[in-house]
Amino acid sequence: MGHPRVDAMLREAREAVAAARSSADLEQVRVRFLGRQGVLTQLLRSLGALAPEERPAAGAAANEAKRELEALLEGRLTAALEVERRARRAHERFDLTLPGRRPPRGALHPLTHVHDEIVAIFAGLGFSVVEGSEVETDYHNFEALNIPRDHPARDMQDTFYLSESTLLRTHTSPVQIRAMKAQRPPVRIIVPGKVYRRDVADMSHSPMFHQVEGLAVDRHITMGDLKGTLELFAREMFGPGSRIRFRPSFFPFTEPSAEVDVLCFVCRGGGCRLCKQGGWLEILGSGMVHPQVLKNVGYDPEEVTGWAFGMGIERIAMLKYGIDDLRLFFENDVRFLRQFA
Ligand code: 2U9
Repeated sequence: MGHPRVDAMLREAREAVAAARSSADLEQVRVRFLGRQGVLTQLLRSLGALAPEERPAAGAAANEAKRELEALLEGRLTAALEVERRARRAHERFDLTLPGRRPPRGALHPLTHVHDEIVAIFAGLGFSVVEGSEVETDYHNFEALNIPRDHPARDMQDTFYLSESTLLRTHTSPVQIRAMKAQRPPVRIIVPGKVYRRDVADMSHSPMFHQVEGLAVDRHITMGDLKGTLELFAREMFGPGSRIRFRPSFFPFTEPSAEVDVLCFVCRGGGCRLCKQGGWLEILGSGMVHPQVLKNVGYDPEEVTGWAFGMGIERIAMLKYGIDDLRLFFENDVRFLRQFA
């Protein structure tokens, strides 16, 4: 047996532990008895006032009581924490009947949409997709395409030169030059990609934009093949009722050359805001490959002929979706982009 004061304290502590209903209650009991200002701590301090012969027994009793209380509290605390954890778990159980949260879904960029559509139409006709470098030589971008030295497009003002002889391609045509140098006819390729021109951005200009060019070279290729191919393209792109017309034009790399319009799909030719009352929308440029260009790649223009066309992807997308400002494609404002989801 211990010491009367220690025994009384221990009884009181046991009752307090028994009455505790939670880990928080147990912590309060611990502080009350074992804390720095606690009952037991004060009791140990008061031992100094006892007669010397009483001290050892009282001290031993107090230390024994402290160990007992600590063990008791720890056991009860472990049990209480487990009970509380289970209660929390039961409360937090997953509700499998809740509707799911939909993750936000991205959308293809409108230019990607139109690019994919154009490529799919020509792929369906047997054209292969070829891509090439955006950095080109002056020779492949201009010279081989029969663009004369004094042509305004070759001016520093209009082209991004990287050196005397290298530049950012101003059209994807150099890719066709390289493709023809690398293979014999027949050639049927479609060439999409970024092109660069030294323009200040406004509603209809951008220093970088996207083109798709097409090229067909073989024996007996005619302008009739070009017309039929582009008519089919227009019907797939703008609807089965679409009609096209050819207007004479000039490009150094094609002869004859033509610009191609599609009948306005909004007013069907009557005149409206989209076609600026003209009834027709310009969609691309085209022509029969110039004999000099065929010679430049080692083809014999007496043996093979070809046609080519070029169109701006932004222009087609603007017409198709009624977009009036080219800059919208490059600002990447999600309120604009989301409309193409
Ligand atoms: C080779 C031979 C001929 C490609 C062509 C056009 C006409 C044309 C413009 C459309 C709008 C450029 O993006 S745009 O500004 N292009 O009008 N492009 S014929 O002719 C070629 C290409 C390669 C070897």
